[in-house]
Amino acid sequence: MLTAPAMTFREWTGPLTADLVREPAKFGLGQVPSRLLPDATTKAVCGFCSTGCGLNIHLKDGAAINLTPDPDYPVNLGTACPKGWEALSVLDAPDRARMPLLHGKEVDWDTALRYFCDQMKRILDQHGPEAAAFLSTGQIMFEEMAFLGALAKFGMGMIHGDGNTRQCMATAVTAYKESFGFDAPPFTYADFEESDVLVFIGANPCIAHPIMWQRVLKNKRQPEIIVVDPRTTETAMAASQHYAIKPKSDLTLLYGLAHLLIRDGGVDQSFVEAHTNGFDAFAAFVAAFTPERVSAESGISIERLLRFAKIIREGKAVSFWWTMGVNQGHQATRTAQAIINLALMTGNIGKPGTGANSITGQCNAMGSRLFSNTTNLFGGHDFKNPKHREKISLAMGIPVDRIPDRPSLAYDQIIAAADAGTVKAIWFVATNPSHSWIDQNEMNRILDKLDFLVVQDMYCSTETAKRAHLVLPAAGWGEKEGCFINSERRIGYSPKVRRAPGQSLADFHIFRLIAHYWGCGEKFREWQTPEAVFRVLQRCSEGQPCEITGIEGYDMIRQHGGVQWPAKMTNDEWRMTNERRLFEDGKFFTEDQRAKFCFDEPVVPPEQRCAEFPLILMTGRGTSAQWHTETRTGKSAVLAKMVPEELMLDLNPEDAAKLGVRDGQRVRVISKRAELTALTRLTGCVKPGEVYLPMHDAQVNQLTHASFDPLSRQPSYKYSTVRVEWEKESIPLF
Ligand SMILES: Nc1nc2c(c(=O)[nH]1)N[C@H]1C(S)=C(S)[C@@H](COP(=O)(O)OP(=O)(O)OC[C@H]3O[C@@H](n4cnc5c(=O)[nH]c(N)nc54)[C@H](O)[C@@H]3O)O[C@H]1N2
Ligand SMILES: Nc1nc2c(c(=O)[nH]1)N[C@H]1C(S)=C(S)[C@@H](COP(=O)(O)OP(=O)(O)OC[C@H]3O[C@@H](n4cnc5c(=O)[nH]c(N)nc54)[C@H](O)[C@@H]3O)O[C@H]1N2
Ligand code: SF4
Ligand SMILES: [Mo]
Repeated sequence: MLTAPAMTFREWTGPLTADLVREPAKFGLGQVPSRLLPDATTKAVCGFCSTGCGLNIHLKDGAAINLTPDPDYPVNLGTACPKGWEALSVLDAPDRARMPLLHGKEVDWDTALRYFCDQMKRILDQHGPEAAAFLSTGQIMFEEMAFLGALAKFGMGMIHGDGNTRQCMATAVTAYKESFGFDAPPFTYADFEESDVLVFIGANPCIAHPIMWQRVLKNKRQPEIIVVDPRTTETAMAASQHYAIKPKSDLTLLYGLAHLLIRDGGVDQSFVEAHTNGFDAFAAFVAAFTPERVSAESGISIERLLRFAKIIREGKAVSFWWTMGVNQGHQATRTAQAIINLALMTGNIGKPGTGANSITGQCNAMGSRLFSNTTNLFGGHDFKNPKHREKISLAMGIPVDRIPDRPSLAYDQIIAAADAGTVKAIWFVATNPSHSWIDQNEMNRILDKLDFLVVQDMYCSTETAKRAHLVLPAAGWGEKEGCFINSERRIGYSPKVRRAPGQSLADFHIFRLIAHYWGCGEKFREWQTPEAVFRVLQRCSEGQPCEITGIEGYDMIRQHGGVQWPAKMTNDEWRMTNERRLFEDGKFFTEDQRAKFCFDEPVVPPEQRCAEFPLILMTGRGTSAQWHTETRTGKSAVLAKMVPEELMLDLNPEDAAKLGVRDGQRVRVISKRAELTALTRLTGCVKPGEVYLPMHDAQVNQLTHASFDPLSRQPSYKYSTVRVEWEKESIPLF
């Protein structure tokens, strides 16, 4: 028997022989890199949320045994939330995918890869390049995501592939692109500490970004903190002002604030004249948004509207922050742009403590936005532009005729195409849409129609993996290396610190093997290691706002405490500081370097309350211990203690009284699409007529109404209508 050399797949740069695939252990696959000392501490960036906290990983005998927050990392300054603390323990679970599964049966990699390639080739050959698609994530390393985008499109010849960032970030992307000329969130986390007024719109950082919230708490200016959220969230409770607007009335409210700022002399005329376009038309448009109208439509009193506008007007450094309460809506892009408009008209951009700031969600959401090759060509380029195709072809060494001349369909359009039968195969990588996609029963009906459904995941038990024809077992965070780009555009590095279970492989290596089996390995000759791919992506970024050519490799990222983009080779200023914001020179990324005011008339959400469904259902995060579809966090005994045992429906006591329902009682929650049962939690945190369910329960998206922002095609998860019925047999539990 051969013994394993002390080598990892990372260090394996030889040809991918069939032997390597059949007996990966022979090649030391899955071992911890030999360059880590056996008993030492190494640094990693957390693989859950987009905050991107630095963690110290403690090793014994070459394997990770524990972790602590990194006191020196510029993001979290020695703190971490419960998910970060538990990041290692969730990796040990009996339902980890250890071997490829073909129709539910374990097979070796060779069989799985041959099957994958045969099926995909058959479908693409018979039905053309639009017949197969991939859907992926903001949760794998950005080198991996880039590999997937390149392999699927340039190697395998697909046209369509999108990220689950569509569920999450598409609105911010579309809004920034149109307003600023590039997908460019301008802020740095120091802005949390340097603001006099922080306005959070549709964001609940106490739960969703607790370490960002810690940065807010470090603000020594006694800032005014304003929260705009229909619910009295944990963040709203901690704020100095809470505007509990009617769901989805944000657009009207924001136009109303612009109206008052113009009326009362709150406009920074010199900034507007020097750096923006379209202000006069915008001012004429918001003239109709009188305090009376806005008050009636948003449910906020005129007096409080005036107060809100006054705080913005008088604030020295005002920052605006938004998350899913904005991005997930039927007019989401215009709402995000209405926030951008407020920052522009008051000159609150490009200075410390300011900005129109979209907080991202997943650890690599920003990386997936710019380097996934889905809706934009690598590095924020345009598939439709022949010069851009030529540039990327040169940067990557890929023949230009392999680069599609159009961007991908959006996620929902790929699913619609699957329903219509034009898309016949979908390859899901690191996402669990059978749980997380909107109007879930419809999604699952369509998934079951596919000729070929592939799921590449850490766990074989996910709702989507259970429906798959083929499951490819993936290593998770800590079991592979690569980088993430966090909310403040910081590229952070995460090493491999433990062995992946069974024969599961890093996504990176799964892509390498597929390239080899497909017969296009030659095209990816240079793509031997994540760091090599990092260099390819650096070349793609040249001349773009997200340029990263100045980063000298992983060592520099680690030593620096992460590096924010842009980091140009030709400019040394960024080396001096670890906190940088964009637009300090007032120059935007549009052709004439001016930002643009974008706006539209508000319209009502597509699904309206009626006698049969009289309540508005909002959904979102539940606790800081739960992550999305709970495949990872659900495995931790520590986190489980922080989470209610059953699904809880937040219901206002007034509605409960009308229904004759008590606290802790089992009820049926019914929408036009489905019904589920939950226990009531009577709380004034939701207004009468509104209810809330956390998205972490597998049934919740059975209820949601599939509507989309027409510009970003992001699902509107936060507005559906339901009714609540009393379960007669139920006995109140407490
Ligand atoms: N613990 C934990 N943290 C996470 C995640 C997780 O699953 N668990 N996921 C990560 C990801 S990917 C993301 S995208 C972020 C999401 O982070 P957030 O967007 O902060 O979280 P959500 O709870 O989805 O939504 C925020 C708020 O929007 C409000 N809202 C609903 N409708 C409206 C409306 O019409 N107007 C306004 N103004 N607000 C509205 C909801 O009441 C909710 O409080 O969290 C990240 N962090
Ligand atoms: N009702 C409602 N629904 C929502 C939302 C909402 O607010 N309300 N929010 C939406 C938002 S913002 C988001 S971001 C989505 C999230 O939706 P999903 O992306 O579907 O949720 P996750 O549970 O994070 O799924 C990630 C999957 O990848 C796997 N995984 C983790 N790491 C790796 C890895 O390294 N490699 C591989 N191959 N697999 C890995 C995990 O096991 C898991 O199955 O949900 C959306 N759905
Ligand atoms: S805040 Fe986000 S990045 Fe930081 S430890 Fe928690 S999950 Fe990880
Ligand atoms: Mo998200």
